[in-house]
Amino acid sequence: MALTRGFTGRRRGERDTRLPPGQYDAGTNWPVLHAESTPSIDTARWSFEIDGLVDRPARWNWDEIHALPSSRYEGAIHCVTTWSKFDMQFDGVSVDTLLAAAGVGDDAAFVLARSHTGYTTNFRLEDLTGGKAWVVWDVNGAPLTGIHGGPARLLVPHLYFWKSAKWVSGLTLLAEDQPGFWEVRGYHDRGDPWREQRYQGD
Ligand SMILES: Nc1nc2c(c(=O)[nH]1)N[C@H]1C(S)=C(S)[C@@H](COP(=O)(O)O)O[C@H]1N2
Ligand SMILES: [Mo]
Repeated sequence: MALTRGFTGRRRGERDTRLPPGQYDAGTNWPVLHAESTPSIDTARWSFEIDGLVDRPARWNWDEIHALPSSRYEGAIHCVTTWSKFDMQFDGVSVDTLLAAAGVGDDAAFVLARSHTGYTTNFRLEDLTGGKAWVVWDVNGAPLTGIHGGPARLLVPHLYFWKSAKWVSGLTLLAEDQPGFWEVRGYHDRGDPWREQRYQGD
């Protein structure tokens, strides 16, 4: 019999191949982690902007960003504290769409994302392009709650989840890398879970 292994093709006790090294499956639990206190952000006053090394700084209010073509991510998220979650579904807009509106400047190579709370996190530009990053407002079919970053958060699921800034307010395109909140506190500048880039020097 070839088809007795079950849906994921895994034998009992075998490690799920979707789990990066050092991670475990949190199952139905979705932990809440953030350094600041949860802000209350009214969508009537919400905005998101892209500035820095762009052709034309761009800014969207809540209605304007929802008028853009929508984009969905379905898959896993991985927190550096070792929990992962599978089969998540997030809806929002692709960062590609937002960057296209602003026009990426020739010298842009890095990005600093920021939140309405002052939280920041850094990226290589190529980690936010090519369908790998989103600004999202729905999760699993319902609006993102405040504790999970609502009304909108950044989603960069191929990197550790600290890169997915909750309450995101904008992106600044830069020529040089500028470490963010956790990165200046010892976390890795890139944070690829498959390479276990947890801390500076990993
Ligand atoms: N603004 C903000 N965003 C943040 C953080 C934070 O401290 N502040 N923590 C990050 C970390 S470490 C993780 S694991 C995820 C947690 O998101 P969740 O609470 O929705 O699981 O948010 C990320 N985004
Ligand atoms: Mo995290």
